[in-house]
Amino acid sequence: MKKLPVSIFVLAGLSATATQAQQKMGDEANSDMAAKPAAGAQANHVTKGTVKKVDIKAGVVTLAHEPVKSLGWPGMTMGFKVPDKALFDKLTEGAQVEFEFRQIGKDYVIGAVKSPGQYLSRP
Ligand SMILES: [Cu+2]
Repeated sequence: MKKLPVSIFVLAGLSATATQAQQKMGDEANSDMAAKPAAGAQANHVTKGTVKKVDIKAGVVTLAHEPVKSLGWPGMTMGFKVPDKALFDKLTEGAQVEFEFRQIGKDYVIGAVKSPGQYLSRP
């Protein structure tokens, strides 16, 4: 009977490790920072916001975003890094977007953007 809880614990540990390994592999550009073992640092967060300012050269967008439950954040206006320049097609001033980001070191980095309006107008 004592073996059961132990094996469950081992399985949970293995799957967490596999998830972290996958996230690191998908993030090679930031691999040195992503290697930091800080808890929650590699989690993806999702929220909505309005684009206030865009600086494509610097790869930065300023968003007035809604609260982010997974970080305990209230709504606020702040800058996010955007390594993928193609995302600036959707990050235009005044656009209302839903986006996914993660914390990498001291930066908040946007990994994906979708326009909610895009989906609302579909039948
Ligand atoms: Cu914020």
